[in-house]
Amino acid sequence: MEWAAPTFHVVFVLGGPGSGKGTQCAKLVEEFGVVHLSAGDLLRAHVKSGTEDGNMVKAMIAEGKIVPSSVTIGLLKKAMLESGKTKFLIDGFPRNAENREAFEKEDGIDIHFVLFFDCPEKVMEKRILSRNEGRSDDNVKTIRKRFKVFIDQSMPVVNHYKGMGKVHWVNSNRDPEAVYAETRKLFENF
Ligand code: UP5
Ligand code: MG
Repeated sequence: MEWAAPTFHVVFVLGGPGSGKGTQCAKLVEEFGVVHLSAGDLLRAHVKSGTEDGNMVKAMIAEGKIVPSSVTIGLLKKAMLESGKTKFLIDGFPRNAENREAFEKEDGIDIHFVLFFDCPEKVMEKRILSRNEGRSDDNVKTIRKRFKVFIDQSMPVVNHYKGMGKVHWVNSNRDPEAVYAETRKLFENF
């Protein structure tokens, strides 16, 4: 029987809010030419569409809630196809079991590994509060909700892949260059 090889290769980049996912992905893009897709950035752009769907996403982000996979996967697939490329860093997704199970049902995608950035909440909170990018969720009240959702819903995703031996754990409570020196080594064969 003939079967098609996966078309897309992805690395999931996970870690708590403010753990440094976006910062490290930008460095990987520069060195390895991979495509960085931040699910959060795609959702924030979608909010600007002003559609009913966009308004639902806006309200969910402001509360730190996880948007249903039907929306997020739609945005990710569109960006993947439009890029014309085959290797992706998917940053901040999947965030719960529903996201993960739906993504795994998609054909032609090889989940290469999961990169997990580990950082204490106190450090992440301080980073987020000094970011000043005007994000609706960068306030103490929503940050605390994001931390809780991360522990309750996103860590089980990380643990699922850990059980499969797919997680590379990186301590991101160091300066960005030190984090990157370790991170980049994982991409030499990607
Ligand atoms: N910084 C970074 N690294 C540093 C270091 N090593 N030392 C010192 N400072 C460092 O970094 C955050 C800040 O810290 C920056 O100012 C940076 O300079 C500095 P960043 O790289 O932006 O961290 P990141 O992990 O990307 O933080 P972010 O806030 O983006 O993480 P979240 O996971 O909270 O945000 P995301 O955009 O992924 O999601 C936002 C919301 O969207 C979610 O809460 C949810 O409501 C929704 N969402 C979904 O519903 N579904 C999805 O699939 C994705 C998102
Ligand atoms: Mg980010």
